Amino acid sequence: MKGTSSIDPASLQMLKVARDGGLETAWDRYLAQQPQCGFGELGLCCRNCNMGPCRIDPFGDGPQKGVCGATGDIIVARNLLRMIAAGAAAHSDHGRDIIETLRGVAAGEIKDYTIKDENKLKALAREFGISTEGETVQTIAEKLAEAALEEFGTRKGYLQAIDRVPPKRKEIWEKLGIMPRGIDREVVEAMHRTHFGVDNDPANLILHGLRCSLSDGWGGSLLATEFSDVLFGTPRPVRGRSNLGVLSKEAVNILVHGHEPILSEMLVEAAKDPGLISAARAKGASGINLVGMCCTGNEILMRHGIPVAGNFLQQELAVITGALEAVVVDVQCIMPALGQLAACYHTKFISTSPKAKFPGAIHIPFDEHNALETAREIIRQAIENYPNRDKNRVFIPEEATAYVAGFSVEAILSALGGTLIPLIEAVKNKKIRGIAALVGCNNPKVTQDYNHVNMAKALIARDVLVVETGCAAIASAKAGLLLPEAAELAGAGLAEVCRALGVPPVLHMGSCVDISRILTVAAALARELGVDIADLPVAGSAPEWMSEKAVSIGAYVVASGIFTVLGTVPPVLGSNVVADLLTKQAKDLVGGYFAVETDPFKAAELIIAHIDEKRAALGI
Ligand code: SF4
Ligand code: MSK
Repeated sequence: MKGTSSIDPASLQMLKVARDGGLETAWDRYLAQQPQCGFGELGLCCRNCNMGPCRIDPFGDGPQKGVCGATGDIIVARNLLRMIAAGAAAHSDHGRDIIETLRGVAAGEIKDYTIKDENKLKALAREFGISTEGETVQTIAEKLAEAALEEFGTRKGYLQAIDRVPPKRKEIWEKLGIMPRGIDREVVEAMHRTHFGVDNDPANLILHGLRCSLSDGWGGSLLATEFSDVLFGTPRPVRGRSNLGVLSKEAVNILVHGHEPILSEMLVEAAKDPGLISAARAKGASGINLVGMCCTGNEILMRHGIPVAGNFLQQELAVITGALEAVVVDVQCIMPALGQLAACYHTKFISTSPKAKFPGAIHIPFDEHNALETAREIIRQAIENYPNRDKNRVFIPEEATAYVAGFSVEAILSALGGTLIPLIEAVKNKKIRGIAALVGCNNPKVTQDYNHVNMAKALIARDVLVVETGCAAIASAKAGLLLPEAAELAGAGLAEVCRALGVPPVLHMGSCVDISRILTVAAALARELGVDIADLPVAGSAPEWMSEKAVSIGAYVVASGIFTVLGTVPPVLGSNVVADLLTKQAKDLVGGYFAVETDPFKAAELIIAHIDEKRAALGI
């Protein structure tokens, strides 16, 4: 959909406010960047050493090699591997922080968090070969945290969660030499290989990219999800509201944005403090209104039903409502533009992670050892700021669509009566045609939410059950697709299943790291059927992706055997060799492969054709 910024009415209203007020957003900066660098778009520029920067002429008239002799194929492959490594590092460092917190809780050094899901703790301990018999929860947690931290630099062969993978998949990875070893090791090796004068074979580079991404999907992300559930509770279906209309005209509004639930969980706790609520009232506010954004928003909406103010492209729009007393951030997907924008309002932009500082931000270091007090201090600062709100500049759109989220693997199993068999039966008897995972970001290259919402609608209408995470899931929340009533938009078979189970046709499974939940379900389905993941009628898509994390996600989903459609073009088209590897040869190598389709309706057709092909091969 060309020429329109967003399909979200709340975003469109806020963009008008921005324009009228002369305020700049990502959409304006995107336009100012036009035309974007053609070499960069194709992946054909390299600055991996100081003989460069070098760039390859895609039309064949100018240089075809860098100073060192690197061809376009080598440069594109190296750049892609570095993107995967950055994405895998981001997810995995998030996972490490959660595990470190669990270790601190178990050792009694961190007091403000408790272990909320002991059953999951014990199940994970058993998976790691740790005896739970007669042991205290603390001891189990300590041993489990130590074992999980080992996964980052493991020397024992390969990652523990690989045991969840069906045997046929493991054989493929063994044969190709891409069995993921330690998480840190794969990222470090990716950086080593792409250093000047090391790996210069495009296929070899891409294969390591797959291995590195697998250490994210079945390692760092998976640990982030599982250990978050242990510490903060495994999500169950919960109702809430979504979009900028969740901001309050009367209350102290605090937006938490970023990724790690360590911060957002404690803000949820602190926001309930009666003393702080009284302090807010003493300043003339009706109370404290904590809302989320992006994936940290997903974490707290999945576990507590905390309202989510929007997805990636709405972070600036939330500030422009003029109603935010504080934007509190930790890591990932936070625009550095927020500092300057917040300064146009009374809004305090508060950074909390030593890893992520921003111009114009107030830095309040968040220390897990003093978590609740730090969270209280952040909220106090927001309360103090309430009288500075200029009520004449406040504009809050009305949109606040209801959603049901919280579909962890455990919640799905419980809805199905404890086993995946009813789901398999529904697939076999064609009530459910297949399953599609829609994930990822917004990107101003795409009309906001247009691809997400239209793909989800097109798929459910054809009886494809849609599972979602990240900003894709927030797009569906805002469009009302996460409600059981949305079954009326589904095909007859899917609608019947949804009505029988009381679930929406689009299931919100969590944040970006929670794509590991989708992998876990896919692996369990394949094991139950005695087939490989690649044999299942399932597909993935990142319809509006922008981040390097999404590149790692796409790579591990494909390497796990799942066909994946990208809705924005990755910077690989400068190399026919790399593009061919990813979109064709990957099918023979790992079963999964990529397609690029920017039209959501055509992308849905590709997914349906793939699902039908897999059904036919299974004889169902
Ligand atoms: Fe140029 Fe080669 Fe150096 Fe890259 S590694 S900047 S292509 S000389
Ligand atoms: S927050 S990675 S914009 S999904 Fe996970 Fe959204 Fe993409 Fe960030």
